[in-house]
Formats: sequence, C-alpha cells, structure tokens
Amino acid sequence: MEEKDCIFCKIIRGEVPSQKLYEDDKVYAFRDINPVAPVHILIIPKKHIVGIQTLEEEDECLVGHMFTVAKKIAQQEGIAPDEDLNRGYRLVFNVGKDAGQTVFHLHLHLIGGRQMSWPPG
Ligand code: DGP
Repeated sequence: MEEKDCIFCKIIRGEVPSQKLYEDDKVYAFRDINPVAPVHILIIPKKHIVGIQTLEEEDECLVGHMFTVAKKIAQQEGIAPDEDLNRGYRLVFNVGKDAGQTVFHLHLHLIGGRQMSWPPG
C-alpha cells in the first residue's frame, strides 16, 4: 500500500483523528480504536514500513526506540511492573496475516491493565 492510502500514515499527518499519547521526530503513539484490554496503545514509526517482514538493518535503532517509548508510556499509564514484578504488560508485533496483522504499517501493540493469559489466541 502507498503511504498516501495508509491509515496510520493518515493518522500521523492528522488527516484521521487519533488519541495521541506521544510524538517525536521518529514515532507516534495513540490509543487503539478497538482495545482488547483497559490499556491498548499503538506505537508506530513515522517512516512507512509494512511490518517486521520488510524491516531493514538501517531501521534497527528505530525499532529499539519504539520499545523505549512503549516502556515510558507503560510507566505513565500505571501498568509497568513494580519492584516485586507485579502488574505488567505485553508488547506485540503481529507479523503477517496468519499472525493477525490487519494494518500494513509497522506497529507495536502495548497492551495491559488486566491479567494476561498464555498462549495467545
Ligand atoms: P494488527 O491487527 O496487529 O494489524 O493491529 C491493527 C490495530 O490497529 C487494531 O488493533 C485496530 C487498530 N486500528 C485500525 N484502524 C485504526 C484507526 O483508524 N484508529 C486507531 N486508533 N486504531 C486503528
């Protein structure tokens, strides 16, 4: 899909509204429109990347930054583990259709605020 048609590129450009939580020159974070938990946030790169399946070595720092931003937002949202490792959250990349990827612009799910189970569905 071209950037001009990508829903997440439109959100970054402000053409589609979103509940923004964080933005810098590299990434944008906003609440998922269809939350699967009390906290469900998406962290996306401003660069249009289809997903982990097309990730290039030059984007390694960018993906690392996405995790650091996710960690900070989890702390702000009050779901980060405490010193006894209580609470917690899940960070997920769905990679491809079999994994449940429906939007083909790289996004890191930050999901928390309830007890998780394993394995995921
Ligand atoms: P995935 O299934 O991993 O591709 O996740 C895509 C997520 O994107 C899904 O949880 C719903 C969310 N989503 C799709 N369209 C929109 C939108 O227009 N706004 C917001 N806030 N989230 C969206």
